[in-house]
Amino acid sequence: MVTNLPAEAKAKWLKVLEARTIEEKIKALEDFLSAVPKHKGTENLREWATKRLAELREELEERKKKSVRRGLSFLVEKEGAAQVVLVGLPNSGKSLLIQRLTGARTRVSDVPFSTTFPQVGMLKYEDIYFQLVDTPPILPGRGPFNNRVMGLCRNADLIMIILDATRDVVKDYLDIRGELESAGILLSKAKGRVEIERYKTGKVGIKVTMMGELVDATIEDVKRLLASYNIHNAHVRIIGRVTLDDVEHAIFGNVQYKPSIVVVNKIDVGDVRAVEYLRKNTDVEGSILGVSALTGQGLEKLGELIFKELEIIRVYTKSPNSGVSDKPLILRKGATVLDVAKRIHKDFVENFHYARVWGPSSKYPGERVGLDHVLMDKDIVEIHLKE
Ligand SMILES: Nc1nc2c(ncn2[C@@H]2O[C@H](COP(=O)(O)OP(=O)(O)OP(=O)(O)O)[C@@H](O)[C@H]2O)c(=O)[nH]1
Ligand SMILES: [Mg+2]
Repeated sequence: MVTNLPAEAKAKWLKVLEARTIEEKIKALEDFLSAVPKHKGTENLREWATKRLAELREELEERKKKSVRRGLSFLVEKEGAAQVVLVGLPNSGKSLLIQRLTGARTRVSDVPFSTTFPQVGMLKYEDIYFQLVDTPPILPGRGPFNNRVMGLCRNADLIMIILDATRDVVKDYLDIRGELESAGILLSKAKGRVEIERYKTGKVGIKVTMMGELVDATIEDVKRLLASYNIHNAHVRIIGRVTLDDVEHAIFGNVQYKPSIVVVNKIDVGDVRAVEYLRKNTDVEGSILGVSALTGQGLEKLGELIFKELEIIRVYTKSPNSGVSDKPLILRKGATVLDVAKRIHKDFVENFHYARVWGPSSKYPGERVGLDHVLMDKDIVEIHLKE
């Protein structure tokens, strides 16, 4: 059901998007909520906005406390090739895992809730680093940190669910997944989905790319709906079977997919069949890895798994007269030479002449290609500009 929001509420949503500080965000979200009429069609939206508001208020509270003066905060700035947030129940071993994987001095203890603030460590994988974020534990449905941990997950590039092999891993997994879902974070890609990329400057108009079908609407309906939210510059991708309702969800961004990995920890003391048991009794789509943070078993596989689930590639640039950069660009799988050019400088798109590619995507070393050439992990790209 499309929410049928009054114009006033739609305008207020725009203010939410524009808000910069936490205080502004809270104020804007409160204003928005008060303008949303209460009926069945807006139920999910209201629940989501209320949760989001609780999250922001807790964050603000936290900042006001003296702990923040010591430099502790729930905000974690991204570093490295991707941010991976660990989420799990108390005592599952999140802090010990991060300590073992990155050397970060996290607090490890038998006492549940020993972690009360996020802490980071950098995990090296070949020539890149992933930022791992240790978090306070969640208790499905009732934990004091749930909202803020969900806030961290929402911002993450990948979520790592940590289970304890000495417990019922199926129940714990489903509980954690349920908590994420109720915060609008989905662990599997919906069959149909909508992606809206808003342009701040430059391009004008709404471009709709169909990689699927609109079940109950036309492209014109989509444009009208966006216009009613004052969105006039955007690229909309329709993937799979999609309803107008899905388009509206995408406008709010209240449901989003996150790649994930499930780590079953404590296999040194837990049931050896825990991984198999989880695989059989759930529909986990991604990787499940059994490890022991204590003995180190299985930990060596994590970097590669993270890389794989993120669906990213590394591309090295080279200029015509010099060597290859040693720091790769991190791009989405399926990225093209155009994406590389954009990353370097907008002049590189405007003045692009051709590129040469060495590596897995090239037919022969130094193959001459255009902007639409699809790149692969470990390619080297050299861009030539018009004279
Ligand atoms: N045997 C065994 N014990 C582990 C393993 N990983 C963690 N532990 C122990 O489990 C307890 C909890 O570990 P932590 O890393 O503090 O757990 P946590 O998930 O960070 O706990 P909270 O901060 O409360 O969420 C500690 O006593 C650890 O030594 C493991 O792989 N095997
Ligand atoms: Mg901890």
